[in-house]
Formats: sequence, C-alpha cells, structure tokens
Amino acid sequence: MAKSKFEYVREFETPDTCLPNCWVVVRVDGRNFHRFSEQHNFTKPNDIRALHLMNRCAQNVMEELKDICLSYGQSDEYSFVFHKKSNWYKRRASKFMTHVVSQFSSSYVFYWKEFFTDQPLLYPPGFDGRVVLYPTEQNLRDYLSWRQADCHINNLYNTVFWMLVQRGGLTPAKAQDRLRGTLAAEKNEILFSEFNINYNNEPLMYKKGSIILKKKVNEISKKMIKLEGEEEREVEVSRSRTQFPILHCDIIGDMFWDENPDILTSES
Ligand code: DGT
Ligand code: MG
Ligand code: MG
Ligand code: MG
Ligand code: MG
Repeated sequence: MAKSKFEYVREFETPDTCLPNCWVVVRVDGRNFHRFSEQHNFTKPNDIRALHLMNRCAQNVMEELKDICLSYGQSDEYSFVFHKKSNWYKRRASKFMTHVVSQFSSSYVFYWKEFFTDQPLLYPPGFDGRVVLYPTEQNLRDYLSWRQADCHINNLYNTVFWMLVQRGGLTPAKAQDRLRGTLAAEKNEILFSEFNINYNNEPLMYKKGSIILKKKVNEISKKMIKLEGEEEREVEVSRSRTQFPILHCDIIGDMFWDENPDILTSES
C-alpha cells in the first residue's frame, strides 16, 4: 500500500520496551483521594466498602489483562505484577501502564454501586499509574514488602490517631502532637491502655492489605449424557478455571512464598 506523505510522523514515536526478563510492576493510585474520601464519607481510618471495591477492581484487571501473576493493594493504591517472561504487547511500558489504569478506573465506576449502596458517586475518580522493573525475585519481594510495611505503619498510626480524635476528644493537631516521635510499641500501648484495643485483633485486611493470586483450578461437575443406542448416564466432566482468591496474609516473611511456590515460577 502506498504511503502517504504524512507517514514520516511515525518516526517521532519512541520505543518504550521494558527490559527482558524483569518483573514489571504497575502501581495505580487514586488521584487526590484525600478529597475523594472526604466527599464520599469514607469511614476513618478504614472504609471497608472502599477497600472491597478496590479489590473487586483489581480482580477485574487480573481477569481481563494477560500475564498478571499477583497483585497487592492497600489504601487507594494497587500494584500489579506482570510475569518476567510476559511478552504482552511486546512489553511496551505504555501498554502495561495505560491498560491497567484504564481498566481499573472504569471498574471503579462500574462496581461502585455494588459496594456503596447508599452513597452516590459524586464525580468521576481518576488514578495515576507508574511502571517499575525489578530484575530479581528478591527485588520484587522487597518491593512488595515495602508496600506491606507501608500499609502497617500507616494503619497503626491512623488507628491511634483517629481513636485519639474520635474517642479521646483530641483535636487533629493535638493528636498529631501526641504521636510525634512515638514508636510502634508506644502506639500499641496507647491503644491498649487508653482505648482497650489490642492492635493484633484489628482486621487483617486493614493491617496487611490485600493480595490477589491467580489460581488454576480443575472444576469437576456431573453431567447427564445420552449416546445413541445407550441408556442415559451420568459422567464427570472436568474443566479448567482460573480463580482470583483474595488473601490478607503476611508477604514479607518466607512462609507465604514457601506455601505458594508457583506464583513466580509458573508462566501462565
Ligand atoms: P495523590 O495520590 O497524590 O493524588 O493524593 P491523595 O490524596 O490520593 O494521597 P495518597 O494517595 O498519598 O493518600 C491516600 C488518601 O486516601 C489519604 O488521604 C487517605 C485516603 N484514604 C484511602 N483509603 C481510605 C479509607 O479507607 N478511609 C478513609 N477515610 N480515607 C482513605
Ligand atoms: Mg501520593
Ligand atoms: Mg492517592
Ligand atoms: Mg495512595
Ligand atoms: Mg487500537
């Protein structure tokens, strides 16, 4: 086919291929969710509806996009890990990032009503996205550990902070003063001695965030068949299905990785 004289503008497009053999992580994060959470009356410090909605969106991203082997979410962010051998869209970074962000954003609006039954969505939310490559499994695990440690640190701080404000009657500024420079043990102690809360008993989803796995399962079901000239009889049919179970466990230690050895090895 003859090329038009305009064709040369293609040369302005620059390649953005992700290095081979590296884990590709796309992280999305809600834009100005400080305001969004206030306007939509999120409960503080954790809104269970909002967290479940985030998890549902991440499941949809994993259902729809190829080669994501694991995702991790907390607060208004979600990280998606594409397998290091993935050759999806020839590993173009812009494809990884924009498809994740747009699929996640449209899911957030699409599924909103399922989780916020009494709270209308007041304006269209947005999410940012970034792509980071991790060359070794240790780097990838350290990345995920970093996000989970961040979840824990923020959740402990926020849990005490909002206790001091909501039940202790402190102003936000006074609560902030009170917590400045305190260590984790001191925050635990404030919760326990002043509010009778054992932080260990707080919900796992708040403390650990959410991990979504991709699991191939064989589903066996029974079906009646009738062949020509035979009696009708029951047979077992097996069908391979992919599930996306949500966990709220520790992913910093070795146990999770020892128990799920196929997460990083299996390529499908
Ligand atoms: P950004 O990401 O730079 O556009 O700005 P923000 O405001 O989204 O900042 P970010 O992502 O660092 O912090 C997340 C905000 O979302 C933070 O203000 C707390 C809010 N948020 C997230 N999850 C919850 C929740 O479950 N309940 C409430 N009340 N707020 C939440
Ligand atoms: Mg931010
Ligand atoms: Mg944000
Ligand atoms: Mg955030
Ligand atoms: Mg197209």
